[in-house]
Amino acid sequence: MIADDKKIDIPLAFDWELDNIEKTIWRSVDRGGRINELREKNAARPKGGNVMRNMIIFINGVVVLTMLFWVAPLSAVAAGEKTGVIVVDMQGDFTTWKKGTLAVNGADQAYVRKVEDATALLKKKGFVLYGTQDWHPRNHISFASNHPGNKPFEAIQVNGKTQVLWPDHCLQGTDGAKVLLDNNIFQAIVKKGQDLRFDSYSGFQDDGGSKTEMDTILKAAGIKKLVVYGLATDYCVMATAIDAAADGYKVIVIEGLCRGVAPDSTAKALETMKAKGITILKEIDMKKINDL
Ligand code: VGL
Ligand code: ZN
Repeated sequence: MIADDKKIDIPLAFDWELDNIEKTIWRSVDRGGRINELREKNAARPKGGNVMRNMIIFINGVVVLTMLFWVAPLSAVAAGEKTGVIVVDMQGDFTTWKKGTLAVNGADQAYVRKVEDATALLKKKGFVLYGTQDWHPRNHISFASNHPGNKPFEAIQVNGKTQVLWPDHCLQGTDGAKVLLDNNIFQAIVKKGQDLRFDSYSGFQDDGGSKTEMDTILKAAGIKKLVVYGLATDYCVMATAIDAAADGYKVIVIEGLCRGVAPDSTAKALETMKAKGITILKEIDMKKINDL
């Protein structure tokens, strides 16, 4: 730490080279025009959050200073772990704002704006955005209107499976099926629920076991971690998050960016997700997301 005065040269210029994330060499040019090396040693590969680094400064081959300092990676991409975001079913029919046919409590204009702002922030942080879109044909199995004698929100047995019946919603090509956020921000919007025989709460697969293109797209993009939120907590958010975890992604659900169909099933959904190793955060917390 204490060095011979003569050996401490105040750098006039820094010329730095980022060889790779593990080894950084700064070269300083001192008043005498000599090139000194400031070598950073033992730098740990950043895993997301801030990392401790040990910098050892050599001048003319002599160690003059060692110090520990914290650095934050430039972004999630620099941290070597690509993070994706799945905005689930942010569609008019699920919002009270657009007077949707299957409006979820609390999915008002302020909620959609909050989702919009959060999504823009995550994009700015370098996260890659994906959306899901419920996209049903008129004769879809989940529509109560296709089951004479039954009413919306009733659960019936169809081919040995429980099927909750819903009001007609997210009919292909209708305004209510539109994704409310600017569609251009998304790397891809994955449609689901197109097979009239099966419901598909999950963005990864339908109840018949047919996969959507979601996993292939995410794997191709090198995504390892997913932040998931949207509508509805107790159905499509839960199913999407659970399938993501089963496919090996680290999954974070942002509770404050979700709204649920019913309070009891929403509380249960949060517990079920937690039990499957999914991290539930009340709101976006960049440090917690990066550190996972
Ligand atoms: C959803 C019910 C029916 C959802 C979709 O997005 O959570 N819920 N279809
Ligand atoms: Zn649906």
